[in-house]
Amino acid sequence: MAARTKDSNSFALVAVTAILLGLLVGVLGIVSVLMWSDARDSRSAQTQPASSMPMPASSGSLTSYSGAAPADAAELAKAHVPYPASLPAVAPGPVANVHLVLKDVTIDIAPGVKYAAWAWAGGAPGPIIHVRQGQLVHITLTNDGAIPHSVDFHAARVAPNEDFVDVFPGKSVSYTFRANDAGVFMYHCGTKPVLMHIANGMYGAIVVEPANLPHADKNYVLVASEWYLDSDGIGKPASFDMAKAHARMPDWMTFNGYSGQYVAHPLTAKPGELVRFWVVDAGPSLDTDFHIVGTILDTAYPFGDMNPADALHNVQTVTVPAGGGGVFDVKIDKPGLYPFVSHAFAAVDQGQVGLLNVGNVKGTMSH
Ligand SMILES: [Cu+2]
Repeated sequence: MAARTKDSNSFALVAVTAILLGLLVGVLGIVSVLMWSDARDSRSAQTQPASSMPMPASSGSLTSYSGAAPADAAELAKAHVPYPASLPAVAPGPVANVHLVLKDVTIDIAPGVKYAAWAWAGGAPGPIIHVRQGQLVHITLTNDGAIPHSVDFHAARVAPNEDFVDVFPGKSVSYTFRANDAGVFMYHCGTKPVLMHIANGMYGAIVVEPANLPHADKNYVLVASEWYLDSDGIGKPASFDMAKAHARMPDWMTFNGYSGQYVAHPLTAKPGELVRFWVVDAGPSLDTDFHIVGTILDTAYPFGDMNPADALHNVQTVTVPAGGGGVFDVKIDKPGLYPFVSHAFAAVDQGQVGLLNVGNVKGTMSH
C-alpha cells in the first residue's frame, strides 16, 4: 500500500513536471516565433528598397478564382491556338544564335481568362530552344517591357553577376555559353522579385540534346507552371497576387501556359512510336508529378540527367521539381486517348492535364 502511494506520488510528480515542461516548451515556442518574426521584420526593413522595385499587387485575401469560366468556355477552348509543343529542329551550325524579346502582353491562360503578363513577344512560355550538346549558344535578350528584366539559363555555367544582369527597357544584352550539359533546362527572368517575374510568365525551356540518345519518333516539350490571380480575369485581365503566390495557392496550373489546351487539341502519336516528353517545371513554387494515364514511363531521365546509366525504367510517376527538368520516353501500342498529368491532382483540376491521342482515335475525355 505504502509502495503504491509512493508510486502514485511519484507518478503525480512526473505528471506535474511533464505538464510544466510542456508549458515551458509552448512558451519558448511562442517566444521563438516572436523573435523570428521580429528578426524577419528588421531584416526586411533593412533590405527594403532603396530601389525602384515595383510593389507587387495583392488582393490581401486568398480568394480562389480556380475554374472561373465564361458561358462559352468550351468554344473558346476549341478556338484557342495551342502553344506548339513539338520540339523544333536543332539550331544548325556551330553556334546557336538565340534572340529573346521580353514584352508586357495580355495573354489567355484558360478559356476566357485573361492575364496581364510580363512575358515574351509570343506570350508565355518563351520559345523552345533546341541545341546540340557541346554547341555554343549565343543569347541576345532585348527588353521591350516597362521595367528591368534579365535572363538566367540553367543550362549555362557562367558568372551570374556578369551575364544574368538586369537589362533596362529598350536595351539588349548578349552572352555566350557552351551547352556541355545535356538535358532539358529552364530559362527565366532572374530580376527581383524573382517570384513575381516568373509567375508573370518570364520562363521557357531549352533542350540540350545528347548525341547518344535513342531516336524518338515524336518529341514534345511541356513547361509546367502556376498562375496566381488577383481577379477572375474574365471581365478584365487579372494581375499577379503576391499573397497567393506566398501561400502557394495558384488559381490555374498549366502545361505551356494555358489550362488544358492539349485536352481540346491533343498531342498525337502512332501506335508503337517512341514518344519523348521533355518536361520543365517553371514553378515558380510547385513541383509537377509527371504521369501518363494508361501506360508506364518506359524510360525516365529524372532531373534531366541524360546519362543512360542513371535512367529509370518502367516507373509510373516522376517528380519534376520547380526549376528542374525531366525526360520521359513512352511507347504505346494500343490506340486510345492517354491523359498526361501532374498526378498531384489539384494540379489537374487547375489545368495541368493534356491528352496524347495514339492512333488518331475519335472522341475526347478529361481525367
Ligand atoms: Cu523579369
